[in-house]
Amino acid sequence: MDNKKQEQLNTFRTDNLGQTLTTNQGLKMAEDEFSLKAGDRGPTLMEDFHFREKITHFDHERIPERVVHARGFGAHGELQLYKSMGEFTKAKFLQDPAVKTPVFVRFSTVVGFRGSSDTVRDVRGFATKFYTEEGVYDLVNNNMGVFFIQDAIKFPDIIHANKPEPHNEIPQATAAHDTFWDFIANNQETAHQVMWIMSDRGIPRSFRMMEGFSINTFRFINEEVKSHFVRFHWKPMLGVHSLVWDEAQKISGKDPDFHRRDLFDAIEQGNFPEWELGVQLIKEEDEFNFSFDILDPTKVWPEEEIPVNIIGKMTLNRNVDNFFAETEQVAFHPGHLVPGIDFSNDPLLQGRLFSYTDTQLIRLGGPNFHEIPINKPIVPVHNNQRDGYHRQMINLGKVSYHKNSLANDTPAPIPAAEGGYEHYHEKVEGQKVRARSESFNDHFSQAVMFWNSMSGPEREHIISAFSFEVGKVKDKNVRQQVVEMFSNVSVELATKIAANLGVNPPQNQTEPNSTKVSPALSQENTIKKLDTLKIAVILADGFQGGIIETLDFLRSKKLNIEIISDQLGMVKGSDNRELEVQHTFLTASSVLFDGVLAVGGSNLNLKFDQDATNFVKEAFMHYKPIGAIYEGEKWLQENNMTSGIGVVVNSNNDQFTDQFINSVSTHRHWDRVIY
Ligand code: HDD
Repeated sequence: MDNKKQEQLNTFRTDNLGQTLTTNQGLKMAEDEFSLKAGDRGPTLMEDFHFREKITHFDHERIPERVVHARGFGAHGELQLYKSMGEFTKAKFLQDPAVKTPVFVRFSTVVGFRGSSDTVRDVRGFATKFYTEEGVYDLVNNNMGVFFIQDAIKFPDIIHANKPEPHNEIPQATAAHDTFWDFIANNQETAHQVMWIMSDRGIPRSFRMMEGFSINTFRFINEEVKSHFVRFHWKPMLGVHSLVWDEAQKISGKDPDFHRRDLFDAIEQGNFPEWELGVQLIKEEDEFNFSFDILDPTKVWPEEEIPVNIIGKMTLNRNVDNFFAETEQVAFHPGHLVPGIDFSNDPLLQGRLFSYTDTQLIRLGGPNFHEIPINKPIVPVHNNQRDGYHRQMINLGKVSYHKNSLANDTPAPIPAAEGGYEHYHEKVEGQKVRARSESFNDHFSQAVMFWNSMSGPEREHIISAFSFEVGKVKDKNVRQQVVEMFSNVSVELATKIAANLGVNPPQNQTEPNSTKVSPALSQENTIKKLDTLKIAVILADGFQGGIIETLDFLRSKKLNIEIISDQLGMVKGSDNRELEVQHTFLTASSVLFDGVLAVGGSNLNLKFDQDATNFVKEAFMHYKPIGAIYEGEKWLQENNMTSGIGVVVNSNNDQFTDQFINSVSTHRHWDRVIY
């Protein structure tokens, strides 16, 4: 059964199938192939209203893309609570575990244009719209726990530095260029976020395998008007997983839609992505009891110190019907609140509260974007706001002001006790200053904690990421500045990247003496599941028929099995049973899979051997689980890969299938020696 939001959207959904073609005025047309001309070789006539309407509409199809987070992908779903949060907040949608709240989520990259690739190294947006009984609530999160800057006034600066350089609009969708790193080295509050983005978190395996952090501090307010500071978290049920950099770059060419395809396919297959909603809570009286300022968006609230209280689960269960109508026109705003949730004085959040409405005015063309179906609340809207471009609502009556007597002074506000939104009565005093609190001055302690918390392979990846990204910087002085800056995080890190960057080792040779760690920051111990991992099975004609049962068994473990061969069509087994080929070596690549099962067949030729060998070799380089059985073994033997960690070969091993599943359940074999 459809939820209230879907019921509402049903009234806007239109199906052209089987219908007669009309103009936008509803006029049925007899012809749509030829423009109206004076003679069949003559000029087109001005009176051809059908031509004019069709072309005009086409000419105006594009709207400005988002200034940041331009490339994104959305889906519908629902949130259901595990328990009531009534002790902390009076927000109605956080009270009753029996209630399912409709949601719409949009994931995004930040810096690339709308047509850029999904797998670039970047922050990912994770914005959720809750259609609650008290109006729309938006939780506009990212997949990293902190932000680059502490004050919203610097947002245009960081984004200008990150975007392609203005003189030549190069490079696309990457921070690997001079202006970004020049900004970083000269704005050291960025240190912590840079560590996150250089880590594996910058190249997620899937939107379904990312966390989501509010970063900003909000408030929960309960019925007794008691306030707690709160930060919101999404925790993916599939764990937090990443690509490796070489793979991410290759996917950008092979399948730039890798992440959106992954989300779309999972939902179409009924493998609905799920995240748990968590909150970290700090009592108002504990505001100053931490070694960091809890309002500082460049700091995490370490999860070991302030546990994430898991309160519910979100399931995405429906793809959009129309990308533009829904995903492109959805408008999020951290200022869309419901009673029981309020802002903190975090200076980044405060500035965001201006930007999001402002940007929709240019992007969506006027002040009525809340009437676009995807943005419409599921509760009635009544106020004295009127008119403007594209107004849909037909307001009755002559009164559009408050106070009035002609309409009994309605629409009327209602007191907080009856559900009216009232801001928290926080006491504020101070002098007007352009300044930043001294409590925001420590830019490195948590960047050090992040580095300390990484596993060996994660550190190696960070060093490689810095070496790549800063290696693209042409200005040697900027490269040197970056090395000096990150010696405050780790002299070892800075020294290693200095060597790769052709600059001097850092002047600072004193390692930070903090040994503080937060294990939650490392992906090393995340949940690892088999569900929906994609396994490429390389098959040729004459394959050993018994493999069909093995593949069925792998499918029963929720693995997605796809067959690769040299041609599309069917491959025939030794027992004459056939399997359909999904991809050829031309249309697929190992980088699009989580693991490989090399099987082969009796009918191999040199070209097949070469293609299969390259496929397996690349998977090996990317630390992926590999199984080899029957003729498939030779592709590994000839390249000395059979003894690699995470490689399972048959060699008459009756444990083969179990061992292969074990290898796949590890996801990546970081301790494999790559040669
Ligand atoms: Fe932002 C979009 C997340 C700081 C200004 N932001 C946007 C989106 C996400 C975030 C997920 C995409 C929404 C969508 O899918 O439509 N932004 C964040 C987070 C931040 C943050 C987690 C820090 C905690 N943002 C931030 C600042 C400013 C903005 C400091 C400006 C002062 N953000 C915008 C924007 C965007 C936006 C320009 C572009 C498109 C939009 O709003 O709707 O207003």
